[in-house]
Amino acid sequence: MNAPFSLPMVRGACPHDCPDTCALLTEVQDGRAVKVHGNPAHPLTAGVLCTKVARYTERVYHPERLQQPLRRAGPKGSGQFVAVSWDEALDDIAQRLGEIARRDPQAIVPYSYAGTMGQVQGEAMASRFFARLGASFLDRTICSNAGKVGLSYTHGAPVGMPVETFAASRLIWIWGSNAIASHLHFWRLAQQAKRAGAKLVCIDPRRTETADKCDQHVALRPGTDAALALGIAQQLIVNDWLDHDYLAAHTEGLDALRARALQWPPHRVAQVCGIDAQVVRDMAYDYAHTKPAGIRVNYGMQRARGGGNAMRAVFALPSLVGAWRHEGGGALLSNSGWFTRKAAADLPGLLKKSLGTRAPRVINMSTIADDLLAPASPAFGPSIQALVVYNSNPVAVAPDSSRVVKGFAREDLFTVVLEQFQTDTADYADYVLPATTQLEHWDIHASYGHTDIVLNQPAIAPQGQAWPNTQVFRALAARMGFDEPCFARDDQALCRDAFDLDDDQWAQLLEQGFYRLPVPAAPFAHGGFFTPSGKAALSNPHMASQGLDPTPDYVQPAEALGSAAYPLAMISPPARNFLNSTFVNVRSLRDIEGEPVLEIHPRDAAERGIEDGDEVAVFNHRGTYHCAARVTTRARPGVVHGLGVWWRKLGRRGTNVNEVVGTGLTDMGAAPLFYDVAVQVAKVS
Ligand SMILES: Nc1nc2c(c(=O)[nH]1)N[C@H]1C(S)=C(S)[C@@H](COP(=O)(O)OP(=O)(O)OC[C@H]3O[C@@H](n4cnc5c(=O)[nH]c(N)nc54)[C@H](O)[C@@H]3O)O[C@H]1N2
Ligand SMILES: Nc1nc2c(c(=O)[nH]1)N[C@H]1C(S)=C(S)[C@@H](COP(=O)(O)OP(=O)(O)OC[C@H]3O[C@@H](n4cnc5c(=O)[nH]c(N)nc54)[C@H](O)[C@@H]3O)O[C@H]1N2
Ligand code: SF4
Ligand SMILES: [Mo]
Repeated sequence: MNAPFSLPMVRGACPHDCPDTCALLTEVQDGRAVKVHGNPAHPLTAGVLCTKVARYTERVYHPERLQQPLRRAGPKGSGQFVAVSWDEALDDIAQRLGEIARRDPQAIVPYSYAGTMGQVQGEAMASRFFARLGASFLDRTICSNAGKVGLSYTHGAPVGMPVETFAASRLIWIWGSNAIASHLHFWRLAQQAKRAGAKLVCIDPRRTETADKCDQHVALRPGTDAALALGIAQQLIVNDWLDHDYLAAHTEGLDALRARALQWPPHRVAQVCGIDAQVVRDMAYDYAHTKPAGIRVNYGMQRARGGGNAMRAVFALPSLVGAWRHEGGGALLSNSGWFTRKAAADLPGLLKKSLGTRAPRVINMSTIADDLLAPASPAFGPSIQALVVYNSNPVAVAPDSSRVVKGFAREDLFTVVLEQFQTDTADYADYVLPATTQLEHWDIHASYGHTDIVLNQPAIAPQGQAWPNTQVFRALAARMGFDEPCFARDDQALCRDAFDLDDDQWAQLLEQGFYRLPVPAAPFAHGGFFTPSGKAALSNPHMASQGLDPTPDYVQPAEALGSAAYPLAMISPPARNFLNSTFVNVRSLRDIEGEPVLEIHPRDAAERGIEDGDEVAVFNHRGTYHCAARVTTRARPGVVHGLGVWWRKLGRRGTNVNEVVGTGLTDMGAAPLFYDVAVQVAKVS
């Protein structure tokens, strides 16, 4: 059916935390996955995968795949383990968790994120297990929460223009996004638009590979996007380049936004953002005079203190000029709000059994460094006594890693890690449980980039003794005597449960691999935002009751303006050949990245006597990160870039970038400040 391949193909979905959620075809021969391809029939994937996932079989058959359950046999962090049977491991884990739960189940904390974005191997069975147990609830804020919450105050949900429609845009602003590295399939659409005459502009402090290929690059200071967006709004207002009809019919809060924007004339924007005032005027002119204009916002701008406000300021722009009227006009951060996930209806009942009328304690995953070290107190509740980690590598990815390590190293903490590999986090486990990869289990995926549901069927048998996450939580539930019927649902049933799918849609998923939601090409041409009024809330009065400014404003970065001791702003965006800390252990991909590097502008390097290739120490009051200097004009003066989330143990001197990142949080969504950090850099002799 999918012509060019001769071997049997199994339809799947890329599990990774990437907006593209590609549809996969895995070629299988004699029970072995030979190669993973992009499904040519899926419009956004178009038969193409990124370098990382095109090499997925290297990951699946990696000689270091965890093959059997392991029990710790040395000090925490030493990486000394002995193999045990699944029964031994599960019996002991169930007993230890049971003991803690009898004292207070809230001392148990699940820790998971998007190692897989699958609905099933993500939270389907895990959330039920932890609810029935009465464990603390994990607030999963680490990536997108500032932007998602900010956008939801304006649109009522994380929804924007369908990604395919960027092909019709005649002006595209790629804002806080390195599309070529981190969501390649959008870049293909941008190229299509460019060939039809579109102008591409990249707004990013770093001259990325995407910036190189755009017509214009606006290299603003990190954390100042709200000032730029308000400055553009100011120009639209003073020149009367507004779509008054659209504003009257489909927005609310214009007066408050106007008053705010008028405080941002170009010279003030220029001073805050570190760009030319004329750039602001020209951007506004282009934006008002090119139709359709699409803004592809991504997550880069919302990792600074004012991230939520910045997102709201940017999302005011398409409403001001009525860009939503046209296919290819508007803005896109996330389209996850179009999917109607079926809430697990049994969760409230399970919680009631475990906690009665109490609500579970909430732990923010972004402050795990603080929380693991926090003593019991009336405000905090019990100290954390057990962690169950799956789909995440917190020792590498969470802020303030030296304190994360200190927490994980607590001898009185009981830690279970479900993993495919012996990560930095697995090194601190009491039990490591081997997990299947996407080629070995069922799953079903929504996307935050496109609006298709993608089904993942297993292509091969589990490697070694690896188990899907669901099977682990089912087995633990059984040992703990949880006999509710939901714990008996198998993975295919859980796939069907995840969305409201009728029989025809399910049949289509099985047959074709994906199912397209009926989202119109210009979804907000006639309003219909997801707010109660259906209008875009340029200013949102309900925010006041939550102690928030209803109208978007520039919120100063926490650290990125620099200080006397730590004068350089540091951002740490993804490396092209890794996905967060995933793939760092795949040799061929690590070889392309080489080693952990710090990009630094020639002027900043010269002031410090640093030459290209020198080992440098990047430090602040939290810690020191060692890596190689790459002296380059990809960095603007005053800003340095630590690329990629390396495994600590594969970096220099066992450190990575998160050594210097703090546990402060954003204005909205309680998310981390990964790109709002001040450091000093010195040559190591
Ligand atoms: N190859 C690869 N792809 C990935 C990932 C990966 O690690 N590697 N990670 C995946 C995940 S989890 C996510 S969340 C997405 C992330 O991908 P994106 O959403 O694109 O976000 P980031 O890569 O965090 O940042 C994007 C760009 O924002 C820039 N930036 C930093 N600070 C600012 C700022 O204050 N303002 C502006 N305007 N720009 C700023 C950075 O230099 C970077 O080039 O990508 C996914 N795709
Ligand atoms: N300094 C800095 N830090 C960052 C970022 C940054 O830009 N700069 N980015 C942040 C962002 S955007 C994000 S999203 C987070 C990501 O943080 P995480 O969600 O922790 O992502 P990964 O580092 O990819 O680790 C995922 C782990 O899940 C495992 N895994 C994959 N599939 C499965 C499965 O089916 N079962 C089990 N049991 N395990 C599985 C993988 O082997 C991998 O080790 O990192 C954040 N950290
Ligand atoms: S990581 Fe992104 S681009 Fe690469 S295969 Fe997965 S969804 Fe596609
Ligand atoms: Mo992310």
